[in-house]
Amino acid sequence: MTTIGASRNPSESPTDLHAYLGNRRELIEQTLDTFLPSPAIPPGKIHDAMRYAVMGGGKRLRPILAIAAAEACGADIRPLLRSFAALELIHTYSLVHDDLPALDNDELRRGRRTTHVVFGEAIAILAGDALLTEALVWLAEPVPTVDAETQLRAIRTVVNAIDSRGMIGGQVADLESEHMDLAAADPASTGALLEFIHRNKTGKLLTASVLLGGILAGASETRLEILAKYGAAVGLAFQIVDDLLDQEETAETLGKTAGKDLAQGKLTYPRLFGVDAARIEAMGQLEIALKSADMMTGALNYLGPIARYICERRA
Ligand code: GRG
Repeated sequence: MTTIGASRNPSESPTDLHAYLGNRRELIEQTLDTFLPSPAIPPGKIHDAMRYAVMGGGKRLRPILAIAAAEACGADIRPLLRSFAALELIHTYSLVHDDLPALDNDELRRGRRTTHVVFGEAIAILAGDALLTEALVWLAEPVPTVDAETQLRAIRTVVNAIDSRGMIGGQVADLESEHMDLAAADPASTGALLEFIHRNKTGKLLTASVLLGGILAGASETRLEILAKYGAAVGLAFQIVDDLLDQEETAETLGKTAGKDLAQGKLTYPRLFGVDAARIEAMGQLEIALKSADMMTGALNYLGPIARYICERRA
């Protein structure tokens, strides 16, 4: 059983951050393994598929952001881990559905065959549905350190981020913008559409992750506003960096198909503004995130180093 390591504030050392990320990732892995339904429960196939999708790697960034936010607010994270792990179920459901033939039609995810390739399309659709539903079960489970009203606010924050005005809406706008004729489009409205896609498809769940940590930690409204600003900046930077990595890295490094955005005619920051301008925009968002992180005064605050990691990662 992993114990909570790194109980002091971070130095600028990358080793320090990697130890922190490794420890928090391990806590999330253990929580997922403990609470995901066992394949021994019938029908075993769906539970197998859910576990295959979730337990096959991944950075676990969303629950780690929730943990870091809660710690930056001074909370004991142990009673909150199941709620935070629910974010990984939601994220994985979106990946399973995103990889389906009707959407991105991808066969590689986290360095392995995608869920529909292994289990068939019908089970993959149902596994995605079941992961989303399981996430709601975990979020609704009473937490001894949190009152019911606060928990309700936390649940509302997460589900609002992933509805048709959030993650799903961003995905729909993304689909509709494929193969757009940029030469014929007004650059200002195309830029606004791109920001809409990124902030909704990816940014809102990342922001909700940080807010979930803050809300369940009992943070003040002022702190929640700081966390929301941090989350929005990190969310946008994350997707811009993802666009750049899709162009610059190999499938081997990414664990997923590379160069897909271009092949699918996706609207991305490097495509619309060029690689250099995309990198400058990501760095601008990083600055906003770092300033917000510095305003958090908890005894343990890794929000700044995590934001930097998100912008400097290679996968
Ligand atoms: C079809 C009902 C239905 C829903 C679709 C697909 C979808 C809903 C939403 C798409 C959300 C999506 C896939 C956004 C992309 C975000 C992104 C860059 C994911 C990769 O995240 P990482 O790098 O992945 O954190 P790991 O593997 O590390 O977890």
